[in-house]
Amino acid sequence: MAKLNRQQLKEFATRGYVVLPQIVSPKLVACAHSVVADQVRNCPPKAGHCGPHFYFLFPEFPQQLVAPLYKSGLFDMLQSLITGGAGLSAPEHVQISLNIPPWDHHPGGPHIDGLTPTEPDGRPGTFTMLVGIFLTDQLKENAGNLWVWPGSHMRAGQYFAEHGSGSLASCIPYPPIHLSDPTQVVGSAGDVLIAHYMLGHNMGPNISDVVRAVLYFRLRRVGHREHWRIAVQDPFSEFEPVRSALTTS
Ligand SMILES: O=C(O)CCC(=O)C(=O)O
Ligand SMILES: [Fe+2]
Repeated sequence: MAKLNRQQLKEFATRGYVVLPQIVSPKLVACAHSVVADQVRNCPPKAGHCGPHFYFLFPEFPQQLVAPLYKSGLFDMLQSLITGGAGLSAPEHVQISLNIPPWDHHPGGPHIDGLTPTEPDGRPGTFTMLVGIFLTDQLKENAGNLWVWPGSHMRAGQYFAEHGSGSLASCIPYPPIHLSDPTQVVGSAGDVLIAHYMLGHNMGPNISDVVRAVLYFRLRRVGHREHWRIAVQDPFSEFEPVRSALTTS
């Protein structure tokens, strides 16, 4: 099974995200992208709409959209970040995330996913990791790239440890912590972003000529819904291999 190397684990630990180059083959990317095009044809955005446009598909999704997760070996690779035991659960949804140009909007700050709406029983919709599969190139900035605030996952975890996991509900869009400057995530079609659940992020401008397309999976470690309070107070409780990469030289 392919694994992240120590450098990648350390990067994930300290920055809260890592981009893995060329994990998904051009063929799998092309198949997924053609299903995205079908989706847009069948259910187009309003005429003239620019900026973010999402499709959340659940509980079932086309095979071509999950193939980039499984057939690429990515899902197995992701297990290598996760605390031993049952590993990651299968995805419950896939999000097609488009960013349609021209859209020159700079985010005012980050958000954390899953806080509104909550799950039906009132639990915040926390998860373990956000996995983004790039279907288009985002090699330059301002091409619809995701904005991230490196290291924010650690400071958010510290905030929740100090204020209790219940404080999540009053941290919309993000806990009031000191933030670093944001960074735009760059990468090519076939690259994969892995981001910690608590990493502050947001949608960035797209002044390129291309509709940016990413498939997002929000994955949970098996048992996450029972242990989410610990997970938000200790950012590596579900990522012991990541914690050890950080503490060993
Ligand atoms: O489109 C993106 O890259 C980010 C989307 C996002 O943050 C979200 O849907 O929660
Ligand atoms: Fe988000």
